[in-house]
Amino acid sequence: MKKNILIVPGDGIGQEVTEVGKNVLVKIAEKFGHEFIYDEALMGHVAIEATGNPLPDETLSKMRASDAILFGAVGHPKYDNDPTAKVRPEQGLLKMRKELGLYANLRPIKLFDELLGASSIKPEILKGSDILFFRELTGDIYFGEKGRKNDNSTAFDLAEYSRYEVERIGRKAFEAARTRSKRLCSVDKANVLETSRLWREVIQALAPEYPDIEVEHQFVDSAAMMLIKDPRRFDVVVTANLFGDILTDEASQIAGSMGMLASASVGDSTGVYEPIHGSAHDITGKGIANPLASVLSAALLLDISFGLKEESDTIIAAVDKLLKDGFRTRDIADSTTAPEMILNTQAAGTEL
Ligand code: GGG
Repeated sequence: MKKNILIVPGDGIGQEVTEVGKNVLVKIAEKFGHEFIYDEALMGHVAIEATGNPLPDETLSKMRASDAILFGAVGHPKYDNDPTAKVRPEQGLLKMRKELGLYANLRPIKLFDELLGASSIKPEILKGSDILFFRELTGDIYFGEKGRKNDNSTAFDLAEYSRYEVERIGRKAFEAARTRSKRLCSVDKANVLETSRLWREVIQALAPEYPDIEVEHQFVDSAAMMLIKDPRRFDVVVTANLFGDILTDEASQIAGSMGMLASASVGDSTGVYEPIHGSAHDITGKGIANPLASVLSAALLLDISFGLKEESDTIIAAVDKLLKDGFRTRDIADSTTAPEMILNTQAAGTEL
């Protein structure tokens, strides 16, 4: 198979982990006889520094021309300390999602058995957890009107959802539930928010089309609690942009670390595959970032964008073996990990 893959490392540890993810794709192409052609582009803080724009037109054109995108992370602490900054790395991320129509963000919460001890949640509560989140990605409070008023003494962000937006992510989640345990949990805040009441109405209206799927609705506060208390009660979860952003960071603790969670953003055109973690400047350049989320993102890319299930499973099996052999990066090491088994970012890649 011949495919064009765009590598967009972005900022901070995005650079280090995406290099490992790409190297794994190179190895897979060699092993299975594929021709993957790579190009690279700037996004985020590095793009602002080079061009003044977090998502330069050149990057967007390359994205549109590619068959899939392996992305790292965006962000920089200098913007966190400057709330008035007009240009920010995250604007590139949001624009990319809107421009490419990436409305569905799939976040599998995959717990490798070997990492049962790495989580702060008790193993007997965690064992067997396997959740697939569908986070809506192009609507909600992220994209509504925002601004300041009353002489800058008040700020506002408008949350908006259309029926169409809820229905298309809802359908994706129902379809996925069909291929899994046939249970779908829709998470909202319908006791308080109008957008959530519309969300619930639309999901309920879809349910008769999927009579084989058992649907439940949960308020986001309750879902946040139940995720930690009883993660096995969830299988496929569909939720709005902001709730999904927060709940999946929480759910990363089920998998042991944010460094283990991959994601796929899909919709109208080229799919984007990236770790759920951000740029983590506090550990950038130290060689200690966990690259497995990028590696597992490469596995999702092969499966979802190219239909290469065997190749994708080969990567997942290699990660499983690495963990079974006892190798750990620091974020997933526990008191039983021998110091000589703690890998740095690059070494973790070469062990795969
Ligand atoms: N790889 C994920 C990433 O770069 N996250 C940084 C970020 O700003 N995330 C906000 C979001 O995903 O909406």
